[in-house]
Amino acid sequence: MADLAQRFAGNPILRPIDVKPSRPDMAIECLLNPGVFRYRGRVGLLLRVAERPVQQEEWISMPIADPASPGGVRILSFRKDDPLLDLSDPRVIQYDGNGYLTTLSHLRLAWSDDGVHFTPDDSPTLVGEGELQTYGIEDSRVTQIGDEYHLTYTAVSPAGVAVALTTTRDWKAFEQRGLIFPPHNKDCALFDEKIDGHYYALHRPSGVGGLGGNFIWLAKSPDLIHWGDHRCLALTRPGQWDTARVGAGASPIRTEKGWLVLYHGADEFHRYCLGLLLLDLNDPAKVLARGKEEVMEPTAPYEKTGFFGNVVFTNGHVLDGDKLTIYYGASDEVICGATFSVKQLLATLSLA
Ligand code: MAN
Repeated sequence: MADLAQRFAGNPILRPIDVKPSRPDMAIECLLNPGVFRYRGRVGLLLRVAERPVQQEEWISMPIADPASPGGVRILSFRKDDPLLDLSDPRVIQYDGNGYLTTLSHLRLAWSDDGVHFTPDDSPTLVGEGELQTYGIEDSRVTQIGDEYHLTYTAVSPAGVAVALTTTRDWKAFEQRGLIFPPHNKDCALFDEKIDGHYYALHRPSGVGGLGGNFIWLAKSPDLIHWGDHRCLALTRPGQWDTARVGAGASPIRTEKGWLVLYHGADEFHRYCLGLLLLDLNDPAKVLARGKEEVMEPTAPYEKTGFFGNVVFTNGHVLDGDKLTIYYGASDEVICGATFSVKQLLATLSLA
């Protein structure tokens, strides 16, 4: 396969060490999967910052958001040799039949004048709030419609993994609008314009119990809050690079051929690559084409090794004419950038 991404020479552009922990007793383990937008001539990243307490030998400790605890965080610890503990996945542990995330994520702004050098804010922008976000908030997608920015992101709690919506105009005051897709759902990308008077979103509900899977769906809404007319657009493909899960990247890109969707796909070994879908401009429920092959795969050392290696994952980009600049999480640990030519991406798709 041809990897069409031109990676930034300075990758990674942000590493955990470049960001201040939210408290002195916390360490930042990973920076991941930023939402991306333009505001007043600058490029903004809304980083996912994943923290956990500075670890003590023989113990694994993880934070849980809890307004009743000092500093709003409760620490849970397990002895590493406890036979009830399963540590096989660095992202999520199992203990006695319950799942816990090893890190707690919040969202943090970072700003740049040139799109390459970013300065992160010193404190969190948005943190998990309420019972449905006690395990944190993750992987925002930022969509500008008019002068409003709509943030869709993953809200995690023992009740499950769901999609929350928050709106801002100035990146200072935020209006929380609640969960728009209940568990299990993530990877929600809003279209940045209405089609035939309606808002549209791509999202990724997960099927359980033998039927369904991790597929990309489309939904329609009059107001961004109430969603219906659900359609399933893209399944996983047995034996291919996207055999285990697929999920939309950032907002679909309007092109003369259709809405271009950069999506992530993973195989059974959790190797995450990027691929393409093309949707009809007037009826995005119509899939015009789907790329057979990946357009980007983990090849650079920082994409192959890290907190969770072999991952390139994007949920944010900016567009300048033909140049698409994506920002992406590599190995679930560092933030990187790369560019694509939209023309070149479209040329890989054979239209029916
Ligand atoms: C998966 C991974 C983790 C994430 C959880 C909850 O396990 O994507 O990084 O924290 O889901 O969303």
